[in-house]
Amino acid sequence: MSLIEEIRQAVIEGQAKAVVPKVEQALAEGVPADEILQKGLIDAMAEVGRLFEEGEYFVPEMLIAARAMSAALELLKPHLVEKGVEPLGRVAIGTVKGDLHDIGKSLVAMMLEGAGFEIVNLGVDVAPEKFVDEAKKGAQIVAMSALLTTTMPNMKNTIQALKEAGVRDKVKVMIGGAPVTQAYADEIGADGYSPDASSAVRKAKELLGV
Ligand code: B1M
Repeated sequence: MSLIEEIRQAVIEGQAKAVVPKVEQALAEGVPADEILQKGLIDAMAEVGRLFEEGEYFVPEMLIAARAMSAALELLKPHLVEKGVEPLGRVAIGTVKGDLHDIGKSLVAMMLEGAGFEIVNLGVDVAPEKFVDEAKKGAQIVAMSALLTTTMPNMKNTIQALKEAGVRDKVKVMIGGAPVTQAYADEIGADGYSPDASSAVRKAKELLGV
């Protein structure tokens, strides 16, 4: 089994203690961080999702796999980011109300930070009013993540709350997350959608013209 495959397997099995030294070893051997991320970690979470759908995994297994992935992500962070000098703009990012999925949002936040954006990470289960507060405090982008079809409507609700607070035209709104699509972004009047963390960086730069 290759080292990447061992990392993937350890994440699927939720073995955070085994994942960390394996990721350290891969980095020391010169395996590119984005390869570890894609083939080791993100592929592993897709498999965890498949096992959950098939009834082989339950919520606790998903949770321990997520912990293993988060531990590995912390190690990769310094290798994934290119340091900017001046902040390119301020982004308030969070997973929408009712939704506790943290990893994809954190990855997007990490890549945006690395590209030179100032990040206000609001965490998970973020109510529309919190995004509105950050828009009022000067965030240039409100970035929302949703992993559940049942929580996606809170993206629309947040845009509505921004309108009602009179700050919709002061911010750009970008959205993403596994069930989210460009068509949904168009439908709810978001300014941008991106399918993954690296395209999120390109989209944020495009939205601010930086
Ligand atoms: Co949940 N879960 N989960 N879960 N979970 C999914 C999402 C699911 C698809 C699993 C499945 O059935 N195959 C399913 C959703 C079905 C649906 O709505 N269509 C599901 C379910 C049903 C649930 C519960 C309802 C289960 C239950 O209780 N019965 C429950 C809901 C809890 C809640 O939120 N209220 C639940 C709970 C959990 C855990 C807490 C156990 C755990 C999360 C732990 C944590 O985050 N700390 C968890 C996990 C781990 C998953 C899976 C397995 C993995 C998610 C993940 O981290 N992926 C997931 C299955 C899957 O996705 N295949 C699943 C890796 C991550 C890097 O990818 O988040 O997609 P992702 O982010 C990507 C892109 O989407 C994009 O960039 C990222 C990097 O490329 N992106 C953006 C994300 N946000 C973006 C924002 C942007 C731009 C791009 O701009 C702002």
